[in-house]
Amino acid sequence: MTTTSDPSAASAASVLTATQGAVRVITLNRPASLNSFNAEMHGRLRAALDDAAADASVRAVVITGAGRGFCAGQDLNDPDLGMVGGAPDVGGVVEKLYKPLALRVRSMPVPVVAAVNGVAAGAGANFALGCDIVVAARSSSFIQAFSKIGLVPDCGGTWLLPRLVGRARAIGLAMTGDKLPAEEAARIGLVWQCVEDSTLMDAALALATRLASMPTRALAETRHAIDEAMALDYADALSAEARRQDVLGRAPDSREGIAAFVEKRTPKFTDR
Ligand code: T3D
Repeated sequence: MTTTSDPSAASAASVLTATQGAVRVITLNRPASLNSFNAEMHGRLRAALDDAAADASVRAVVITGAGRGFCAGQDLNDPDLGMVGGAPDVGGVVEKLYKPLALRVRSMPVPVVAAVNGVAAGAGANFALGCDIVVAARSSSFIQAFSKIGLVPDCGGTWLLPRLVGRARAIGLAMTGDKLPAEEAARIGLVWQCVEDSTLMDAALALATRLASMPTRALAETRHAIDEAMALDYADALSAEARRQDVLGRAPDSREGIAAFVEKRTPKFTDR
């Protein structure tokens, strides 16, 4: 794997990047505080995602955490964050930092896999759940920690949770703030897969490598189509599908996929 963390910035270590083939691996790297978010890490992470989005050679992204945690949400020790003129401005922080982060992940032109290596709490949990596919190590867990500090789920939690696991479980998880072990998270459909700790990165990289060989543009459109359909009735969703197929059906990847099937060969997809 080629490590490409930004050498120009002395503080770049809070986010590490590496490349393996067509997969960009982004590692949150503040392990002493379980990779909790401060403003600096937000900036580095956004830059790493922007860079992966702009790099045509990147066809899938894996996001993971250094050390024993994935991400513990907001850095509650950061004296600067959330304070404006000496008063708390949590809404401002969410608007300025977490909303753009969540939207950035959702607008990536390539599939994004979260490899959850340890506890994912607060915005750290919802940041993971906002990725396209979540692979969780057996020892990891998900905690909607917000209720314990008098807040509501953010970083997309109120939208994601009921859609992933239904209202009853969404409210139960959000109100109690109880720790949900990875195995149970996979069982109830909160995440895609729970794997043994020792195989997490191999499993996430194998999945991302497989996705990277697929029709990238169609995969990103699949995400958009499913998200869009959440707000549509059946007939409108069918129409939206037709509109997307109209565009994708004329694109080179679809032609290549059909030609490869007919010619009984492996397709080579290039759209992004
Ligand atoms: O401005 C705004 O607030 C807006 C944004 C809000 C979004 C949010 O994410 S709000 C939710 C914030 N997160 C939390 O409330 C989670 C707080 N952390 C915990 O509840 C626990 O640490 C965990 C359940 C995640 C893990 O517990 P455990 O026992 O495995 O580890 P630990 O001993 O509590 O933590 C290890 C270290 O990480 C410890 O530092 P130390 O004592 O070794 O020096 C701990 O203080 C630090 N740490 C963990 N979480 C955070 C943190 N430091 C800063 N901020 C954290 N969120």
